[in-house]
Amino acid sequence: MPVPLQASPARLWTDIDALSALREPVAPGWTRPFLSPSFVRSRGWVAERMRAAGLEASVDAALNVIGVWPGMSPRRPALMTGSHTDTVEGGGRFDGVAGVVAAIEVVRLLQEAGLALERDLVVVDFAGEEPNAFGLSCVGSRALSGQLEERHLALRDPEGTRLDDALAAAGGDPAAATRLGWQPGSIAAFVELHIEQGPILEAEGLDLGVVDSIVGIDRCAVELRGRPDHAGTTPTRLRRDALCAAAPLITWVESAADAHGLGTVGAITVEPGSLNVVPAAARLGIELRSAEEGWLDRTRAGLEACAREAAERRGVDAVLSWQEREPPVHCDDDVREAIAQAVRDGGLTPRRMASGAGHDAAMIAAVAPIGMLFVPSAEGRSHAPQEWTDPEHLARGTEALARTLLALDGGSTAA
Ligand code: HGY
Ligand code: MN
Ligand code: MN
Repeated sequence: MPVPLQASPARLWTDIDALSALREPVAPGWTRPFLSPSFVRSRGWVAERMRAAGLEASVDAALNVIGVWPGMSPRRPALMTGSHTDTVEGGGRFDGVAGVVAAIEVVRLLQEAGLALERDLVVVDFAGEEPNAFGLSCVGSRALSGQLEERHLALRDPEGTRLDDALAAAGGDPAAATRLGWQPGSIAAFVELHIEQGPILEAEGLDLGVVDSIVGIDRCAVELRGRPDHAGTTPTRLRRDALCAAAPLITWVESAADAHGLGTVGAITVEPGSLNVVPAAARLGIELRSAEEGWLDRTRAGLEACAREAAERRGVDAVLSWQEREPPVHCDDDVREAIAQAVRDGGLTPRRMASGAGHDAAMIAAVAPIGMLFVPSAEGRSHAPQEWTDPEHLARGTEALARTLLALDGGSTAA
């Protein structure tokens, strides 16, 4: 008979609400981007909540907040859980945050149930999960999985600042961050609770999702360079209009969506951006997402062909710069089944599903078996101030996360 575990919706909401106060003052929604002042302040806040719950907490060289709840047999491979608390611009209060506050609540409710784990439980708030101005996502989980390299630290933002200099300025230690990698075998399993960021659970009236796979992501910066001209005296046939060259790429990306993948043009800038000057340059930020690398390869080739054709037609130059692919990742079968059983033990139905969002778990998969647990998102909204997850739903997810960790611990020990 499973141990009755009771998470507190009130405690979960109190943590989420308090953390949401740490945001950039002039930005929309709840904006706490990687390396921003509010992000740097959040390191101390998360570490303090971990310590208050009984974890030994510290901030590492990559600005991950790492809490450890010591197990009875600390020499065994540890269990790891957690997520991120950095946000997109104009984001919500739950993306990533739900998984961090739930992980801390797991430690509280296990202690309240008089239980201890055999294995150390490592709770992580990963730094910089969201894509940033340096063109690199999952900075903290990349570091903890031994995948943060010098070439990443040399990446520059649009102002020319290097990532290592920005990380150091925020209190990190970039050189040490490249040496944070956990050894394969040192983590028995990593389980991340996250909001679904989509409409399925709510539409089907279900409480918890169990993730099969995490989407692969290609990101591309397209620069189209034409020629500035007078907007009143230059006939269309003589123009080399960079923005008009960009237009077919935008609609092409939209039309590439099918049952296997989809793309988004999420950013556009125009130079010089004056109404009476024919655009000399246009820059697009594009993402392609699919669970299938073949779809990404084909769509990437299609976009490059479209850009070549559009550039030739308008006499402009086109340069496409692709970021490092985040490959699609499958969750570990045993971890996924442990999550599904934990959901059933809570009297709920585990809804198996793919993740169209990227996650730190995809990075940690390089050094540990991973699994993910989803809680519902109201109206499927995320990456928007309207993002909402009912604390009751989050409490059920937290209890399932606790039961999953107990099962993966290989038998819990009464404290
Ligand atoms: O972009 C994503 O899918 C995630 O929210 N970072
Ligand atoms: Mn996100
Ligand atoms: Mn997220």
